[in-house]
Amino acid sequence: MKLTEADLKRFEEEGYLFLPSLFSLDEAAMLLAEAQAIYGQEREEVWRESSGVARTAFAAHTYSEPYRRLGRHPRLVEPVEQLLGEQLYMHQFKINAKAAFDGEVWQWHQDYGTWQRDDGMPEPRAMNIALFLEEVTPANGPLLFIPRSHQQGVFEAGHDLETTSYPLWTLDRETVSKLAQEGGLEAPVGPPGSVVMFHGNLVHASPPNISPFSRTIVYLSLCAVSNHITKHTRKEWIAHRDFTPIEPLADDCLGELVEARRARAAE
Ligand SMILES: O=C(O)CCC(=O)C(=O)O
Repeated sequence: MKLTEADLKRFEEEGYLFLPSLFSLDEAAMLLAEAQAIYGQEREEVWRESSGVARTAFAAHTYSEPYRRLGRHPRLVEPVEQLLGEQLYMHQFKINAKAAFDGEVWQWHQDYGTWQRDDGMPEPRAMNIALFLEEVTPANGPLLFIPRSHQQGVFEAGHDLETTSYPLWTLDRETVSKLAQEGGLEAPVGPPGSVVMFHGNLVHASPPNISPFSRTIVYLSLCAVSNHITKHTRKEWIAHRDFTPIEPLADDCLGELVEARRARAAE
């Protein structure tokens, strides 16, 4: 899949791109069912909110066939390859639940701020590309972006180890207020199957989800192979050390699984 000139220009200016309904509802539903099965497992890669519901499942591409395929999906890998201009490896892979009523906040941060400080990633030549597995609305804890904030490099940040179960390098209120006065705030919302990709330095957050609707999103953090991390302070399944270039699969690699599961159910 190729981004257009207009997409590239928009990404460069705004720091993100929203691609509605890039995957089918069937593909998203199959991945959602698999995520729910993973959240039900007792494994160290599944982190929980204080209430006990799942917050995030790391590294599912290493233990689940649908997610192994998603981690090599051309609709996700090729646009990032195009933007970064070389082959990629998987730096991190996570499925964030943002559960109904209990999904907690993600404080204001830049992804590259963590990748640089914790993982020794040399340059912001990595980014998240995210697939909505459920509808994201203004009410169920959407991602909040500050457009154009990626143009100002890495901001000072404090290491928040307390607010939630996920440690983050977070920005102070003064910095966020100034950036939001300049750039405004945007929340990409849309149906399951939509994709959003955002620059590693784009300032973003997401509010708690007190609605009765869950908001599952899967994130591939893809890094240019020549920009691989140099510090191994986090668990291998949080910040991967396998720098093998990803070879994309065929476009119907998930469609095949949807069909196979449908055929099995009809037997
Ligand atoms: O899923 C969310 O709400 C936020 C995730 C996020 O900000 C991140 O992974 O960097």
